[in-house]
Amino acid sequence: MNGKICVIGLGYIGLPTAVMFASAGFEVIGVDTNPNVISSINSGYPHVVEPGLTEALPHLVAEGKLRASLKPEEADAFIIAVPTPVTADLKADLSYVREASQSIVSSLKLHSLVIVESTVPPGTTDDIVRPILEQTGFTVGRQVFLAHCPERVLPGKILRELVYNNRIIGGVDDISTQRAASLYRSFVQGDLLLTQTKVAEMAKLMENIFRDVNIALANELVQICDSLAIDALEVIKLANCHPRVNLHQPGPGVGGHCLAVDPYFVVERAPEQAKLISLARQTNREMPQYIADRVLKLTAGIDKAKIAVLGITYKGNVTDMRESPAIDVIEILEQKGFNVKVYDPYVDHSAFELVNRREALSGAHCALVLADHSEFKNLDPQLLKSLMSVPMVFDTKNCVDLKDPQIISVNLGTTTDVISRINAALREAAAGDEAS
Ligand code: SAJ
Repeated sequence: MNGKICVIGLGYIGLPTAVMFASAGFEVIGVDTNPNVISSINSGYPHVVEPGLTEALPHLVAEGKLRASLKPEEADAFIIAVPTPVTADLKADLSYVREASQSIVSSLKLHSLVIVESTVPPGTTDDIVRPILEQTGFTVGRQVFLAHCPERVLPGKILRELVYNNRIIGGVDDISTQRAASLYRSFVQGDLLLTQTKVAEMAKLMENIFRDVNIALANELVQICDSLAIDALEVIKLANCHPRVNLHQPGPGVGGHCLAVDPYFVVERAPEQAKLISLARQTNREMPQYIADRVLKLTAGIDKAKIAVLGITYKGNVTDMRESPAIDVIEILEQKGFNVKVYDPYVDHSAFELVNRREALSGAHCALVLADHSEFKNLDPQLLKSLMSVPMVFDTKNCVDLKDPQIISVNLGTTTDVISRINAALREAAAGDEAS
């Protein structure tokens, strides 16, 4: 393919996207405000950990198909792939989208195409990006073109999903939609779903909201079942045997930069109507407190109980800690006076001191699993029994496969009456130890 593409923002989405366009034959300039990112990419080293990138990038850089720069250059197409975090008052922070749009204004030429990939509140592409582009004197839809094409890829599978996932393409007019579609056709093998900009913006948000609301339903089910002394995990397993039911999995909350953030973009635009969406956010945000309360009940009466937290990333087998509910759980436990030791095989540094597995488990009264890393599936029962003060595992992700009857296994299906019995037995054993 001929032509030059400028990708603004070289993060988890921008860099893989730049790689895909360069592999498809375009000349690609990647732009980022971080000079370390620029030098790393120009040396052929991706700063983003994602399968396939390390193999692809050096060749594309060496062949001159992809280079990184601090400044945008004149191009046929511009892809905006910058973050859209939430502000402290839970509104979309569009400052990066604004700055990125502004930064390309002087590089637009007649018939340039601008694509917003960043996740944005409905109306942003038309109401915020369009007027910035029109400062050039070009009219959008006539001299330059504009579309929203949300990314939908899953970390860990990004390069593959960029090619095979279906892609929503919402231009501000038909020509913009068609131009954006023919650009993505250069590497996308999934279907290209053509629509209007606002529909595309809303569809992207609803994909993640669907998941957030369904996870909240599972988390609410856990609390309902607890009050009724019913095993929630058993309920989910059985209900999911119905051909049209897919209850999601409960957990310590919802993390990551998508599900925990995107719902606010809709709440912000339609606060009166988005009741369920708001409530789901609240339910998921309260889960860390619920988990901490369970730990309190399990260990009540044990002085300065030591908790070994296993996993602090926002989900299993990733290094990303953004919005991880584990952070809140640990903070609450520390405030309550617990001695918390944190182990995560995927994380090198964090705000919490990290220790190795042995150190975390030594003397612990409870191993609290907060991320479903594969390595936790087969926790060694002998190791738990030999190192821990009480061989107890509270598995909030239902991922540990423990069959040893000497290990106390607790999960989100374990109801308060059972937890009280476990705690009573622990106190009795501790009193016996003291007496002897
Ligand atoms: N989680 C649960 N229970 C579940 C499923 C997930 O508690 O049943 C939790 C996870 O532990 C995690 C959070 O939800 O904390 C989010 O994890 P996820 O795997 O559902 O989603 P992300 O944020 O990694 O990626 C999502 C994906 N969206 C959908 O599946 C609808 C991905 O396709 C999007 O590209 C991405 O958001 C994005 O960028 O928007």
